[in-house]
Amino acid sequence: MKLKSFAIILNLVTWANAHGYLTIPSSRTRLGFEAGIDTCPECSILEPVTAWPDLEEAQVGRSGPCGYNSRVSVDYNQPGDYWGNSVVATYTAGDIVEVQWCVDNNGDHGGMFTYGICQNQTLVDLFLTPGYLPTNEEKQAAEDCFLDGELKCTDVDGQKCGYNPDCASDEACYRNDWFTCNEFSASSNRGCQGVDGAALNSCTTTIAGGYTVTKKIKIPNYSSDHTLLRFRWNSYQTAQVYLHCADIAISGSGSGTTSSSTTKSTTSATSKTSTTTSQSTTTCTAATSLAVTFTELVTTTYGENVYISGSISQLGSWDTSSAIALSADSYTTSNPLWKTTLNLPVGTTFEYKFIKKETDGTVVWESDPNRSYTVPSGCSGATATATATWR
Ligand SMILES: [Cu+2]
Repeated sequence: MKLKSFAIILNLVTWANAHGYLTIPSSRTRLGFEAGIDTCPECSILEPVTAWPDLEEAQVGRSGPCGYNSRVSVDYNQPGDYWGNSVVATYTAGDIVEVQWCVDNNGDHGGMFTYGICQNQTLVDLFLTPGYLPTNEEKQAAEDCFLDGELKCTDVDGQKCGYNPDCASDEACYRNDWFTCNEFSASSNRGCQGVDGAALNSCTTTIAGGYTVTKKIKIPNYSSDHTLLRFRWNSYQTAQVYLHCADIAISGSGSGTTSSSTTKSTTSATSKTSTTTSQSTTTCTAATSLAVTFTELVTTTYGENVYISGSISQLGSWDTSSAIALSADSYTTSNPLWKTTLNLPVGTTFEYKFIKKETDGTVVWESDPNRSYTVPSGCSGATATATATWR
């Protein structure tokens, strides 16, 4: 049991408080981070719990299936201003879609992870109700349902589904329906960052830089206008589990045949724009235009101002002298938020970037690629928000 003694020795040292979170589709945690509510998206932790070798032993407690970040006292099991009120992606039953999480360079504890969809809508609805915080019993019932609705690695034809090298064949972790990270102490391609082998900062964490971890899941034959995709990572190295949810929709039951990735989330490994919409009424008159709030987290110095420039006339058609100024009314040192709200026609698709204008008029552009956005449809009075962080 060489590996186990190795783990015990490592547990004597102090761990940096940095780990991982679901990024594609945009998890509630990611949205909270991009809105400036959550200063450490990789810091939602369920601990101390038995995370290994029995992957399903830990009770989720207050963390629930969607996670609780004690660092900022945010409970992602209930909708907030910036997450949970609308979906970030719409899938079709039977789709094969790419999903991604981000592991911090200081917190790659190895282990195994899984995705799940709970097909008990009544139960899931408890997590979609504004102002309602599910009880710990409801949180556990939902997590049990997510485990029942596991989206197995082996459900995706052609996907490589291995056993964890840190798990002995007689242990409960010896299963390949969950996804696995690589060997925790491997000299190359180690741990979860070794799964993709992507470059440092291929995704965003706040402590030591992130690495993407990408897999494919098969959307079950189930339909819902609004449900949750739950991500769960059980650490091999530490007594920790990480839980996150993304708000998604699943349209109609499909043919059951596989198709290419059809995520409608505007997120990607390199783009940090995400979209949420909220609707204020239940009787619906279709809106022809929506109030879209653009927020950008960007630290500026005195005299610097932030603008949005884009491909449509409302954003100055890429002419920076006609770009739209953002307001710093909500700006604080800890939450450097710039924002503006524009009325835009439903269905309009455009590209844009944020720019900084210096006091001498110099324009500083964000790095490529351009951000893109489509104004969602909604009921009259609905609003939408596109959150972003300067890059
Ligand atoms: Cu950690």
